[in-house]
Amino acid sequence: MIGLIFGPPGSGKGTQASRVEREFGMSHLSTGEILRSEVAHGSAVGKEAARIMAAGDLVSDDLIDRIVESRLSRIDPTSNVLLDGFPRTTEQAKALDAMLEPRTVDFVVSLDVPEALLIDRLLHRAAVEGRADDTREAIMERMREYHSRTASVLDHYREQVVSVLEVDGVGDVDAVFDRVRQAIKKLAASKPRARGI
Ligand code: B4P
Repeated sequence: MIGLIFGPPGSGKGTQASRVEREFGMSHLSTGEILRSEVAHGSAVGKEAARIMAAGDLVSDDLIDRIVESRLSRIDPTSNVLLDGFPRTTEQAKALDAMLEPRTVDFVVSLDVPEALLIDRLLHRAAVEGRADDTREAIMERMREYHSRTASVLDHYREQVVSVLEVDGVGDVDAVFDRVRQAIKKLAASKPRARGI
């Protein structure tokens, strides 16, 4: 099974993905985490990504595609994979289709949270963790990028008749996870190929 966790910045993709990983035994790949680790290690990729991320912009498709392709190649091709924060553009979605062949994406969990709450969450995280891309300016830029380049990724999957599981992302982390778990279980029960998860 290949699943994606999708949503605007601060919708809880990373938070929910860690729980889905544990509950359903999936290998979790977060492009945001990979990039932050590259920045922390001062690698060539990290140096290229740091300024772009701090401004709230998206890192280039080419760089992200290379990172994901290399990570996917290290994962057992029969294992269940959960991608978090990727794809973030239609070009990335098309690149992913090519990387996965002959496999395909089985489901997308799409977290829905109103923008005012997203901004509150990210400003709260800024106060607690001081992440470089959680300044008010960078947050507003990330929201703009989401609307102009990322939201349409869902259309790519709907056109391919991939199951898009819309989940209300408002509420405490456990309540949201409960909804995510129910949505995945319901899908698994209806799809013979997904019964293994
Ligand atoms: P990500 O790491 O994907 O970060 P995100 O969108 O801000 O966070 P997420 O939705 O995972 O929220 P989280 O669970 O942390 O990306 C960071 C940057 O990397 C991007 O802006 C971009 O520059 C770059 N990047 C990554 N992937 C890329 C790609 N494919 N292409 C190009 N560039 C890419 O939750 C947010 C906060 O809310 C946390 O503090 C959390 O504790 C809190 N929270 C979560 N759920 C909550 C709940 N239910 N109630 C209250 N608070 C909650």
